[in-house]
Amino acid sequence: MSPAADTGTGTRADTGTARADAPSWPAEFAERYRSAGHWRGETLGGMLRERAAAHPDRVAVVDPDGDPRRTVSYAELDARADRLAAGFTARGIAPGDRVVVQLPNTAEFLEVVFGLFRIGAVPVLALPAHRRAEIGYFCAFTEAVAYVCPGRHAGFDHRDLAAEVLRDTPGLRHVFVADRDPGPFTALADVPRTPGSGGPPPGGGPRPEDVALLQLSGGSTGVPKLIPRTHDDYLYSVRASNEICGVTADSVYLVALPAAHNFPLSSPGSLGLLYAGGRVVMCPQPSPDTAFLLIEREGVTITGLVPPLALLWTEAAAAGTPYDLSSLDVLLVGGAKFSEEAARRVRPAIGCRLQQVFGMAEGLVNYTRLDDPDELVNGTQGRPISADDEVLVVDDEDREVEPGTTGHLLTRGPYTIRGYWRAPEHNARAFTADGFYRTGDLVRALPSGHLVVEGRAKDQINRGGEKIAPEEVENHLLAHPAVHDAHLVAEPDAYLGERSLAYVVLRPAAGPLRPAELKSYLRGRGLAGYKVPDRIAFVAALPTTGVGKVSKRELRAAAAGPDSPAGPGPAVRPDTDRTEGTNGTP
Ligand code: AMP
Ligand code: DBH
Repeated sequence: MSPAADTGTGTRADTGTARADAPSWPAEFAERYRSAGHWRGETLGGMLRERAAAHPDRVAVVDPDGDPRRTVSYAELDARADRLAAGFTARGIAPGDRVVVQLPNTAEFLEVVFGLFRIGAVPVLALPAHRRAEIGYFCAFTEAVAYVCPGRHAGFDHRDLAAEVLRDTPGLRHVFVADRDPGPFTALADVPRTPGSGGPPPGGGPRPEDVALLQLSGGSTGVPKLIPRTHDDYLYSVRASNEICGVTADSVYLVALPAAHNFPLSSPGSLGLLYAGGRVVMCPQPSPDTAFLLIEREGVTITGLVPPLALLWTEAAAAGTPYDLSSLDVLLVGGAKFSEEAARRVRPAIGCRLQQVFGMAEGLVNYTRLDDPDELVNGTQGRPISADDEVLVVDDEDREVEPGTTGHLLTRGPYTIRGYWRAPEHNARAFTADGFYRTGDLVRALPSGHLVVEGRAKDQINRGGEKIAPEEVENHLLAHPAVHDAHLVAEPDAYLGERSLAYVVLRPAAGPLRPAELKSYLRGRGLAGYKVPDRIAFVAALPTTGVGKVSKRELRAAAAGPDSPAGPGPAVRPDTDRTEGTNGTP
């Protein structure tokens, strides 16, 4: 726990600690990004304050899930953030303190994060699908002082999860529940006891160079990595995204993906819309039925989807829909590779323009431009936001490849982190000595600067935009007493692009075990549903490399199909199975 949190004085004492936790840009780069006008010395909380002063009565957020539909004006959102900030401060939440926020697509999500931004407390942006394993880890690792959650959401009771996490995490002091029945905890509605002043935030508020929020990385290691984004750098990516995506005060953005994810939050997402003075519509779930109704009713002009959802919407629209989608101007698709064939079908079916987006919570975001010719829009994943985004395509020895050749993508720039939060050892591998982030993506650059994503070098599965780190899941599998060895790889899936396949070797003495039992074991360990393997294959042995290590390469090739050059792969026992997918969000 931070000294500031102990006393609740709201001083800046914690800022220095936060800096040591979050590697920052060298002074000459910071200077360059400031003088180029990228970093403008704004904060997210200050931005909302200015918008509320400029157009208090405009609608900022629509929350259609309630009855009646709820609208929140800019003045209301600002006042609500203020009052939450005052209430959180009264409960001892101080600048620099971490607060794990796990809320569905509701206006409360924005109210809470802006309440925290205003104090300079740091939201840790968990996804609704996360369960005890992830939430417990975020709370412990970030030494969070509070957890904000819904009551029941998507059939799951977060109050029970909170009770378990609270028991196991001594530093966690508060649980705030966005429900009239908070159980043994505090209802979020009871937090703003004190009216906000509308004046400067307690402790003067954060500085533009401070960490505003911690995003999550899909990662490729045993535990998720946290991504420290500053006010300055995040606001730059948002402002520049607005320009590229044509967002203005007249735009209406539908938050169809989980609101906390970097894509619907900042590319240009809800923050982009608030920056522009436009309107954010929270979509409770992304099915065509719900989303199409909201597009018609709210006059949605722009939204963002992962490829599986874009396919679903395209099919639904092509089949004929009773809803009028003519307000929709731009559909952003990203999070995983969108095939050229699928890309071509978007406009004829839905009637909107397509923008591909290849982004990462670590920073770099590429967009196809609205005036790009069709072959670039359909066949590439776009080009970087900024002239100051440095992009290198290199071979295994970090030497630049011939232009147009596929290689590893490295990047640094005005909104790409210089290191993960509290992860010095991992940072030494994930960044080059001169500060380039090793994205783990294999790309080919066109002369125009557009990138085509050709594959991936990192050990990660991209399940329709939901990133899975195999090592994390393997560790949970290995905890089962009957499991001797386990390896998770991707296998192709027509809808998701990739799904997960676990090769499992059981201990010789172990009794029979069914895949379904192993899956429920993983769920019982509190693992998010999208990380539970889609398929489990029990095998007698795993292929090894020359030095006797398990060959992931061969397993991946085997999962890719029987025709793969590596041959048929390990002999699979017949008791394998498949399950239903999860919801295909990033
Ligand atoms: P994360 O680092 O967890 O935010 O995930 C970002 C990663 O998602 C990227 O490094 C890519 O591997 C993948 N990704 C995002 N957008 C696209 C896209 N349009 N095409 C292919 N891969 C993508
Ligand atoms: O996958 C991602 O993380 C992503 C995709 C599109 C992202 O972070 C973004 C846009 O900002």
